[in-house]
Amino acid sequence: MRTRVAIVGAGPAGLTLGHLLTLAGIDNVVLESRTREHVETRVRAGVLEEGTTNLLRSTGVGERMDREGLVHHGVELRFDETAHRIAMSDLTGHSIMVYGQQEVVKDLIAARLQSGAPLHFEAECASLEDVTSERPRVVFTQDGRAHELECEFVAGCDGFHGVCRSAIPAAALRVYERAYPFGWLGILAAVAPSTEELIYARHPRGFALHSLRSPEISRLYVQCSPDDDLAHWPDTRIWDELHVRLAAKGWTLHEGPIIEKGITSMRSFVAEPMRYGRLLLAGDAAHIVPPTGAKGLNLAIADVALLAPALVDWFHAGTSTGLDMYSDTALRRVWRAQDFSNYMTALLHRHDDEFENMRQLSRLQYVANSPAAARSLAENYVGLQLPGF
Ligand code: RFL
Ligand code: PHB
Repeated sequence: MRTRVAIVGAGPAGLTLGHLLTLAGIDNVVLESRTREHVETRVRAGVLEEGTTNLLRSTGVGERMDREGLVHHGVELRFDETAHRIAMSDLTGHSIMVYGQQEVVKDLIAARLQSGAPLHFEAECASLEDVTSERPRVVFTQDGRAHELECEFVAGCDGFHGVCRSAIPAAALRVYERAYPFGWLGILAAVAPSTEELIYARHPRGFALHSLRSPEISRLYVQCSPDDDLAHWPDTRIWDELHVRLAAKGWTLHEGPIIEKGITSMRSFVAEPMRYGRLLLAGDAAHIVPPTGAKGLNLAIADVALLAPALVDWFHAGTSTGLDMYSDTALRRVWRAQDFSNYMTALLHRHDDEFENMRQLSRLQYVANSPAAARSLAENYVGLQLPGF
């Protein structure tokens, strides 16, 4: 098997890169270790920045998103049982779209299948060979047999636990990392959201988030410990905690059947550089942010929005400037998102340290009362649209 760009991973990064390259007429193959059903039903992110929605829309995969996605002009910070609205659109001129990551993935897979471009499920990459040569190879297994895909570039879009990053020798890779002493227990509930806008709640018992997926489906999270076990969280305990942590005067949380639940630990991680020879990393394969800033999916799309034109310039114009600048350019946005995600995480989660909890309350009061502080939060939340980012 041969192609020009071998893309490992059919998450948002890999599928969007494949979509952009196919539109530009550049042969590419996507290899995905899981089944189509698995990647289409994996519940993850829900908040899309305008940069993300514009890219999907302008490349022909935004039709269902524009029909079913919900445009939000503000978010709520809730503490001391009081609501404080951050009026994002008024403060920044930009909004966000609530549309599930798995819906984005479904739309991209549908477009890919329609284009006829190759996408192999249950094809697991085992290793990369010769990534510093002009003909790297991806070794993968499918149907119990080993295969090789020869290419000119490998795009490592295989997420945090993928294998591509490990093809970079330790001496050539710098890793920055922070683990947080928090986890998130997330649920999907078959009940109309009790709120029109997302609620980020700070409470002495821990953080809670009320998000949504549609007029019929709510998405909620509670802070738990990073090594917590779902067995400790029967549905009644989840709802009890949500009621307490999200409580506000004159507001009611509606319960419904829980149709999905899971626990995620939280970490910040950056691997630098994002390019090694003919290997290009994108998305979670190169960086992870804690979900409090809603940035992971948007960063994955921002990476490939840089990478695709860089590869097009290479193949069509023979210039390497875009590829040479890819890592540095992408990492500027990544570090901005790292700082913001860390800030939001510290701002809202219950700390073991009472000094931190009091400092946090003061920061929240400041954001709630200072238009300058609120605008700074809003500007980062909607996604920086500043020169250099
Ligand atoms: P993905 O989505 O992990 O996709 C990687 C794909 O690679 C496949 N794979 C392999 N394929 C072949 N061979 C191998 N050896 C392979 N190893 C792995 C995997 O099966 C998978 O299909 O990475 P990508 O594309 O970089 O996308 C990143 C996003 O998924 C992630 O950043 C977001 O989900 C993070 N995130 C959020 N981001 C936002 O922008 N807004 C949000 O509101 C938001 N909320 C969240 C989140 C992540 C969460 N969790 C579960 C970590 C909320 C949560 C709870
Ligand atoms: C979600 O809807 O899943 C969601 C929303 C906001 C976040 C994280 C996750 O910060």
